[in-house]
Amino acid sequence: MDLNDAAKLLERSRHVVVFTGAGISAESGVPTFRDALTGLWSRFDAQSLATAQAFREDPDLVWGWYEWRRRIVQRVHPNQGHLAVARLATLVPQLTVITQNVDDLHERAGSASPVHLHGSLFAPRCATCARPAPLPSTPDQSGEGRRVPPPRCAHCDGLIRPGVVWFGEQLPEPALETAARAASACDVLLTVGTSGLVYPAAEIPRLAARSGAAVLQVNPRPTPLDPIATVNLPGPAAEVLPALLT
Ligand code: BV8
Ligand code: ZN
Repeated sequence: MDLNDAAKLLERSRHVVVFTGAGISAESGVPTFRDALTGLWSRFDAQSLATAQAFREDPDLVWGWYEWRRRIVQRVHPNQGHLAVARLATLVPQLTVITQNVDDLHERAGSASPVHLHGSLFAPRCATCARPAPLPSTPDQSGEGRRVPPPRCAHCDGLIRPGVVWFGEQLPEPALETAARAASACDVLLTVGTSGLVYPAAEIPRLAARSGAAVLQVNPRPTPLDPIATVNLPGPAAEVLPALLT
């Protein structure tokens, strides 16, 4: 199967799931996690930044790191890949966008309500009482590796934490349920820009494959999802996705 066959498959499908990871935002200028030279985990330690324990031990370091990442996302724009995903909604009867990304580039490209499996950089909440908190309105104090003290909760004075899912934390139940239901009901799942290494999210394309859906994969590099993919479409998302829709 090649790009043309994959395009035909998409055209004829009733329910498509698009499952995205950091790679779809790479060409917008948002660093991925696991790419060898440019990935965040090549320069930062996940255990000391992306866990609840890290936040308890050094809240200023963790809050500062997420502020730095939030400011990067605010400065960049959706790319042709995000735009193609938004356009796909107008071409097929049903589209569910499921993302592991904590940026808002799908929304800004016009995808109505992407399912955020790992939360969002734009939805901070209290670490104590869990109430949602406003984004800080202070001038940008962030910078790579710079500590920034988190704001305090207006209700209980607890520390405000980023609204993302850290390692060892459960994914939001409604999001995971919606994702699992869509994956088991779709006829095509398009996986884009994910290494497929982080669970339970990486179960989503596997679930679709087990339920009989065709799995189309867009990624410039091999991934553990290669064996379950009906077709691998190598290349950057901002090039391959628009080509798939023409
Ligand atoms: C849970 C949010 C249970 C925060 C993230 C073994 C050992 C230790 C732990 C585990 C284990 N097995 C399972 C676990 C649990 C763990 C896990 O999966 N660990 C893995 C890494 C081993 N999972 C969890 O902890 C999860 N929770 O299991 O809870 C539980 C049960 C009961 C009670 C309590 C708990 C929670 C995981 C959530 C972690 N949060 N992020 C933040 O952003 O800081 S994860 C992080 O990885 C990212 O945010 C992202 O969401 C996720 C996946 O990464 P990708 O998006 O795929 O990015 P990556 O860099 O890896 O890959 C990029 C890809 O793009 C590459 O393939 C590249 O080739 C490609 N690419 C590059 N450029 C382009 C491109 N593609 C297209 N176009 C391009 N231009
Ligand atoms: Zn509170």
